[in-house]
Amino acid sequence: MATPRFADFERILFFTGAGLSAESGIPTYRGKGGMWTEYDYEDYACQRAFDAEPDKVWDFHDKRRAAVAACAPNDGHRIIAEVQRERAGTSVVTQNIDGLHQRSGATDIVELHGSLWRVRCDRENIVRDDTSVPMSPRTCTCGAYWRPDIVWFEDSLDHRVVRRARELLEGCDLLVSVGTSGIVYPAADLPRLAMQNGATSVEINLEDTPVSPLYQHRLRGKASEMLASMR
Ligand code: BV8
Repeated sequence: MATPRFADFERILFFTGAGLSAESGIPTYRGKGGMWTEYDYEDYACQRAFDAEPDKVWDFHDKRRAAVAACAPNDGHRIIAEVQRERAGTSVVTQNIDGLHQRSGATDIVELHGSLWRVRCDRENIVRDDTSVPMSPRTCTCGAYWRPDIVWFEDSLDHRVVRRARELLEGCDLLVSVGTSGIVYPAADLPRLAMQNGATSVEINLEDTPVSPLYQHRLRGKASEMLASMR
């Protein structure tokens, strides 16, 4: 089947994962060089670790902040932002926390798993943007540690964010999944909503994933190149 073209659709939904940011030099989570192959998230990126050793968790996240701050959006991010400018009904639901969609000019991004660039005080129930590298000060005026506003494993996702994502997936006529392994839930379940509503579906990845059989089109190659082939 011919590769779908953005111009033939009215409500495009980009569902993105770490593979989109790989060409910017940000490590993915799984596979060769993946973050979870080098770090055990139980030690550095979960509520239990944060409660036990907040400074150790912040040291890890400061390293990630420095690494991501040194990277830039790539052509894949730029194409998505360009499509969003050209086709008003385009939206972005991302699992990424790196903020590269925002830095490429995309807007109204639904961040399913939070952001490396937001922190929250769970004692005072406040959330704020913070781009300091390293993140400082680590404690809120109330004395509690600021917590990265990231959805870690075993954290529940924000139900308002999930509701917004579901609406967008249910309403799109083209779903383009870009660079996700499709194994983390509940995010990995969301693309099915688009297919159930008759959207044309495209999976962009270097390789097959457990959810590949759901997609009508499977473009195998680098995210930026496969996205360019849909223009
Ligand atoms: C939840 C945070 C309810 C950010 C992440 C037991 C106990 C508790 C929960 C569970 C359990 N068993 C299962 C679960 C559910 C669990 C889960 O799904 N686990 C999986 C591993 C089985 N989910 C959760 O815990 C979620 N919460 O369920 O709450 C609950 C509560 C309590 C108890 C039970 C249930 C929370 C999930 C969010 C976790 N947060 N990270 C951070 O710290 O960095 S996970 C991490 O994986 C990222 O967030 C990311 O979003 C997510 C998915 O990763 P991908 O983006 O797909 O990246 P990945 O590296 O995997 O793949 C990259 C892909 O790109 C590859 O396919 C590769 O081929 C491709 N690629 C590479 N380069 C390119 C490319 N493609 C194109 N071009 C390239 N150049």
